[in-house]
Amino acid sequence: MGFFDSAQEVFDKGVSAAKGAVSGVAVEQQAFVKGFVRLCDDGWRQGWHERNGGNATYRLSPEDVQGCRSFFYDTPSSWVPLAQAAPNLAGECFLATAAGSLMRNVADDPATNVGIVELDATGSAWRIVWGFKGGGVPTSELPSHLMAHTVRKDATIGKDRVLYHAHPSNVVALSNVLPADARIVTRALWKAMTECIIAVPKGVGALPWMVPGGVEVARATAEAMVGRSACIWAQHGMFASGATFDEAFGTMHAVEKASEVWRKTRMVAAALGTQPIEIPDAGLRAIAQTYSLAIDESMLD
Ligand code: 2HA
Ligand code: ZN
Repeated sequence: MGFFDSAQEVFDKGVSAAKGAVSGVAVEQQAFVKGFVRLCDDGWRQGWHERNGGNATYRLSPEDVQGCRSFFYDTPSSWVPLAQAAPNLAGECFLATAAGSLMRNVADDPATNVGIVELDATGSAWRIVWGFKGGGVPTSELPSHLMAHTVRKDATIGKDRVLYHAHPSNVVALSNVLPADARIVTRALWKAMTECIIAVPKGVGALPWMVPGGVEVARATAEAMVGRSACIWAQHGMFASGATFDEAFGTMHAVEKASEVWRKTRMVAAALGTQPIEIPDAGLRAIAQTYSLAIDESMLD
């Protein structure tokens, strides 16, 4: 670490301590940051985040912002323009994992591995207002996250706040053998285990392989998530949206588990020379009726 890094760190710490003295709960201690850190750690423990794989963002509520604005940097970063503006997110703040950061390190040092960005008054640029210590920047998938936040905020009338991207093995494996077709993938998952249609009643989107981090995959993801809380990226992973960390994590977990059951079923059935037994369409309709699920009917025969 060079002189300027240490000097900056001492300065940051001094500012943070001084601010803490007047305004109470540090950013790391806020409930939404704790929930975010737990999401990252849970995903790491599940084995969904090899190396720097995966990322997450959370759209702060006005109360969240109020609780930590006094800890924001006195001098935020300069504004960085977005390739596609997000007018319905104008002025909002997002907690995000840092580009290149490892999910396994988030819990040890949140202020380095995550940070808060604020969008400008037109939703066309962002700047860092907290965290990303040591020169970090938000995740390379920020375009996908923000575009998905845009559509999920509208679709859920402001309820959805969490977007979670992970690389669960069974989801990736499923996408390596099934075509990138939302109906085919959704039917495979729904029919593999009862809980899946309850977790994702609108099914899952399915995109073909694309270069990650770009605007093209961001647009396609946002389009696929207008009416759904999950979208699989072939040969890559999945995006899950939720009102809470539990919801986003639970969606990822349920889809990954259904993918695992689908895969294991096929392997064993092939070894035995039998056909897999699946939940029939009438059974899926009955689950939807029993649990009052607003399912996507077009997924059924
Ligand atoms: O953050 O998962 O898609 C690394 C990635 C890119
Ligand atoms: Zn990824």
